[in-house]
Amino acid sequence: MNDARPLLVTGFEPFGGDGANPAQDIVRALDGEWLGKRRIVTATLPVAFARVGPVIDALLAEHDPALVLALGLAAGRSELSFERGAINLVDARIADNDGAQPIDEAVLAHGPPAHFATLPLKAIVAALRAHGIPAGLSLSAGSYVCNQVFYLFAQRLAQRTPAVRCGFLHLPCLPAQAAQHAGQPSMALATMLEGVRLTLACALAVEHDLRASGGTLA
Ligand code: PCA
Repeated sequence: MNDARPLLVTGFEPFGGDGANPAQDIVRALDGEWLGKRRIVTATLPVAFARVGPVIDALLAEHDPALVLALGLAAGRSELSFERGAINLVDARIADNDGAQPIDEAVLAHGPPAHFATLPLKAIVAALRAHGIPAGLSLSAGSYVCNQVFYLFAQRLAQRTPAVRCGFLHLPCLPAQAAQHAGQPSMALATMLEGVRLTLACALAVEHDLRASGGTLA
């Protein structure tokens, strides 16, 4: 691999009436950092079904990244939550930031039913836990814009540069967001940021994922 190729980390703008999105705060903090010989490039994606696809294509064309990690907020999650796959389904529970609410549509007509993460998720979760950062695997990225973004990144990379690994990380609420909704779990921004840095380092260092059970019973 060419060391000059950067690591692409994406976040999202706030949505659903919220004033903040930890995914946006994290990419702002990470932008331009170096991880060894690789620079981190970032983008904040629109929470808009119709606009996000072209943005993804433009980012991949501009940066030709060595690795892609997409971040999003999932209120209710209590740990750094690594999505195992994305499905070819859009079913929006709330309108996106353009006011669109597509129901039961494909992300990509004639695309495969699903894509799986290609980052070494189990090794990453183990590394995070060993550093005292709560982390786990998730079997569903939902059916909203995050799932669409994960699906499109995976699809584009599989077609163009299959050796480039990608994954999606759902974040808990920030403490200030949780303070507005009694009982909601949260995580400090500094902890999430440390977790994302560690995730990138582990993803670069680990070639073969751990062979450890990470499944669930229904
Ligand atoms: N979370 C939403 C979209 C943007 C974000 O941060 C989701 O989980 O689909």
